Amino acid sequence: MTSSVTRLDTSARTPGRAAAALRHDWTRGEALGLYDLPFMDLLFRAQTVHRASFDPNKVQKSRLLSIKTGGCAEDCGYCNQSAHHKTGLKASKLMEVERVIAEAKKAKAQGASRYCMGAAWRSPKSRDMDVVVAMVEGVKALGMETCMTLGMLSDDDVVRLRDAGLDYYNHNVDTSEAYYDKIITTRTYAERLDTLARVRESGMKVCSGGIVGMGEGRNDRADMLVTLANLEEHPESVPINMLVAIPGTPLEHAERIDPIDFVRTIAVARIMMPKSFVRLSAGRTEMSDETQALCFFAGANSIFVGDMLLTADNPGDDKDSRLFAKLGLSALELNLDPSSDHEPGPSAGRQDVRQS
Ligand code: SAM
Ligand code: DTB
Ligand code: SF4
Repeated sequence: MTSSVTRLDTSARTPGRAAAALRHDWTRGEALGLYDLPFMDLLFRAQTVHRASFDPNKVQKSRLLSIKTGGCAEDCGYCNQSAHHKTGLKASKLMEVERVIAEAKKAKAQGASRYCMGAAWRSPKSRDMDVVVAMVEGVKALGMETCMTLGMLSDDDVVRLRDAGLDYYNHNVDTSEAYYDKIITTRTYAERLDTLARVRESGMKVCSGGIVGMGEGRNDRADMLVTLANLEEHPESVPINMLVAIPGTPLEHAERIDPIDFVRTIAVARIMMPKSFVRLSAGRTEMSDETQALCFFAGANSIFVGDMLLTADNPGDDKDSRLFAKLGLSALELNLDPSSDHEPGPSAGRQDVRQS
């Protein structure tokens, strides 16, 4: 049985292969051209790009915790936590710092290298910031990477989070600019991009991706990836979520995406953002082992572990251990020393973090 946590072994990368150049000038036509490749050609190409920068048998594990659940002022059509939808979710207040740290400790013991804390806010209030800053400091002191997703951030917020030592900020573009207002009306795409620019400018790492299976078309999927890949720097982490259709949300009856199209989305993301971690995010409970294996082959190299995402189910450690053993995958362990200020994160799994 494969051990669930092993150190990164760079010798398993394809020897002598030059890393793919990073591009920021992708067009919709090029993205669609990749999508439409014969499946075998697309997967071969994605796996080749993947091996140039990553060990193909290592997957980074993050653990999510909802630190403030439900009652959100935004109307995101997919979300269990929006106050605009009647989903039956029980809302709760911002968690206490000690509880968050205790949960992070458990996640670390179970092999997670990054702890992601999510709050159902349009944006944090200044009194909330004191508490989330303490959470970041406490989780970092455990020797884990930290990520937060709190909605839109001001200039002051990004400085406070960065100074607390937050490694990643998650803020998804979610879909294409053209499809965006079919899904969310309470904030604009431009506001989303503004927060991403603030996070990047502050020096924190960017985690940004989106959701497929919301009834969007091929052009929307292509455009979403073009938006992400044409940011000044590629997000270090790119979560690709398959819609979890929540009863009571406007997307409850959205037509399910064909798993092969989902795998194609992962492969195109991998090719367009060759050095980013591409995360196979929400929706894994609905996926077969075979679909997940194809996603890993297509270049996904990060997952959320544990039996819960924020409010929705996730496969859980037993199921994931069995899947990892079957596929010979193991967890990417990060060499994080809380007392040092070395560059954490993707450098452990890639050759060069900075981009031109
Ligand atoms: N309120 C913050 C925000 O929206 O930025 C943070 C939390 S929000 C739940 C984080 C992301 O999770 C969303 O942007 C979306 O991409 C993803 N997500 C939320 N609900 C989902 C669902 N039902 N299915 C798939 N992805 C979902
Ligand atoms: C992301 O892209 N997916 C995660 C994380 N970033 C915050 C959240 C998925 C949420 C799935 C639905 C739920 O748990 O409510
Ligand atoms: Fe609120 Fe985030 Fe859910 Fe949108 S995705 S309703 S902003 S918690």
